[in-house]
Amino acid sequence: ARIIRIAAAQVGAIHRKDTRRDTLSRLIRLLEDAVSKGAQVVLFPECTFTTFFPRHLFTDEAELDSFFEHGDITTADTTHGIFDKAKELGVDMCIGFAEATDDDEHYNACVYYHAKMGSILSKYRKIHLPGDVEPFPEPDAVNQLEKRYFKPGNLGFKAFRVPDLTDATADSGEPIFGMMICNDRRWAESWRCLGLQGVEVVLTGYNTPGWAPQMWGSSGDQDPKEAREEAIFHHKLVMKAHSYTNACFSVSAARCGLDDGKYDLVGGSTIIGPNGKIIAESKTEEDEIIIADCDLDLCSPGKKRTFDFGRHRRVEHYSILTSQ
Ligand code: CDT
Repeated sequence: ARIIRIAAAQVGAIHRKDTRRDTLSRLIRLLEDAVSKGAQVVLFPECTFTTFFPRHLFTDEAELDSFFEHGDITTADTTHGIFDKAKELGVDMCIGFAEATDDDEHYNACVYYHAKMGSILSKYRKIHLPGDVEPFPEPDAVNQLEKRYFKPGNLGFKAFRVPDLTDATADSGEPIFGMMICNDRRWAESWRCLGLQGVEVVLTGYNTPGWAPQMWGSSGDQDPKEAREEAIFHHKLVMKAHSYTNACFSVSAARCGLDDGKYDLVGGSTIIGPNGKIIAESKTEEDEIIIADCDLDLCSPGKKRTFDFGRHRRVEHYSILTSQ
């Protein structure tokens, strides 16, 4: 058995005016809580360090810039505390953030931080950016201006091996992880890119609105409660279906709750096995740790039989996937 104890750190409401110091302290408390439960890897949500700012149209450049991380995320003033803590506790961590590069490019990114190495093992930049460049005309619309604030990621979907989590055997070797961010999870292509690299654990942080009729393209007469239930249903549907069809575990961590008392983000953080069944899920829409022992050997039956890609895929019929 190759068992890893993995946690998702669900993070409740973060308001626009919350200080970065207070938010960072909350995140560190969650990390400590996960480690006290035996976590070896902890997943944090998308854009973890601040409120989910792409819902706002900013006219003040300095305010917009204040939501981005600059320079080395592991040593920057506003973020190094959690990386120091992960190193001290010996726990690996995947955490999402808004990245401003030295060339002033902006990405919705996450990193896998390896505690023993004390450095970033892998980085991912969100490829499927949802939403719009311009806000909706309705004054009360919930916007998602990710296409305005971020460039589509340029690092591809790269699976990577993680040392020191399990006893590597000659057969299966070190565990294979992959990362995606929020909207990526709705796209079969993201998963299959990782699946084809033999991924065993997919990590996904997210911010998903519970009520955003313009964004979901609904007719406008949808009942808000039903719309919210459907948002959670679709989240779990894609996590379960794609874990199954790629014979991998998946872990998802929500940024959720009512930001500023009015912007609703759903919870529903999950850990799902390669059979598509939920092993652990959050019960609240607040700061909460969910955790499970994931035996990666359970990926083998799916990878060797039903979803043995080498034997069963028919690539000669798939060219449409990349030609349009
Ligand atoms: N953060 C993020 O990617 N949210 C999207 C909203 C979709 S709007 C149609 C999501 O897929 O949950």
